[in-house]
Amino acid sequence: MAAMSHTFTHAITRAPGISVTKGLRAVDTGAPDLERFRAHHQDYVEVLRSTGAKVTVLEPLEDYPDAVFVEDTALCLPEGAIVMRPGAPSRLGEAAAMAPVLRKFYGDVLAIEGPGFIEGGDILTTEREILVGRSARTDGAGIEELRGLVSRWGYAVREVETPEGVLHFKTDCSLVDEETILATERLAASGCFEGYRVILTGEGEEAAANSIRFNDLMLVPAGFPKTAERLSNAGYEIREIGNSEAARLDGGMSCLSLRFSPAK
Ligand code: CIR
Repeated sequence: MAAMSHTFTHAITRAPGISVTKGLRAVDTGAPDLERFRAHHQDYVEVLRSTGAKVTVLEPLEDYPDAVFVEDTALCLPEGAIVMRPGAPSRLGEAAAMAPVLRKFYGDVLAIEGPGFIEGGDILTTEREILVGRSARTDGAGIEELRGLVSRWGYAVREVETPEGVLHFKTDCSLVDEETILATERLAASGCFEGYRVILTGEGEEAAANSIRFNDLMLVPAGFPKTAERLSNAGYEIREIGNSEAARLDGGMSCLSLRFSPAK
């Protein structure tokens, strides 16, 4: 294991395409507005860049409406990258499309071959371990295959449960620093963060749990003042980013990037 799990030299994002309006969603609250989505995405990329990281913005993949949510396609560790096998059939091809991009940054690009499934949104990498939430998209076989792959680099994988009805494990939590996790009360109540300091999202602000720590900044979706205040009071520097359109497709701050520091 190498490097701090919240400091990054690189990020990969993908601009939303026209087809993003057809992205998967648990509840239909209307298609996202493409122009607003693009504007939010640009703000997001600028904030990542403001920390000094090198941010790649890939071209839209119109055949894959959810391709803007690049996080689900790979797990990027300092030692190498692992291409995921998304549990959503419409998203399988997105992972394959990410493999050649990752090879530009890494000597070692491995892949989950199946039969299991696993999506990056279910994986929280901390300083001590890799937590993977079993979910509608990630099954036990996918987690076992990941465990086998990352053991060569000395990582321990711990399987945990994603709350019922929640898309991904990280829909409900994010890493804040080496010992701190931001989480919803419903997820923290499961006890899976024992040994970590937990900051809970504000009442009625569960959607703020999908934030990201990126170098010196905490990127938090706009519109969750209680959670932003809690983080700010705890000493973290907040940047609020509009997320109304990604949220229509169950997406948040983590889903929009792969964040990594390849060990050269
Ligand atoms: C999906 O259902 O796959 C997309 N509409 C949202 C993916 C969000 N990704 C993430 O939480 N990592």
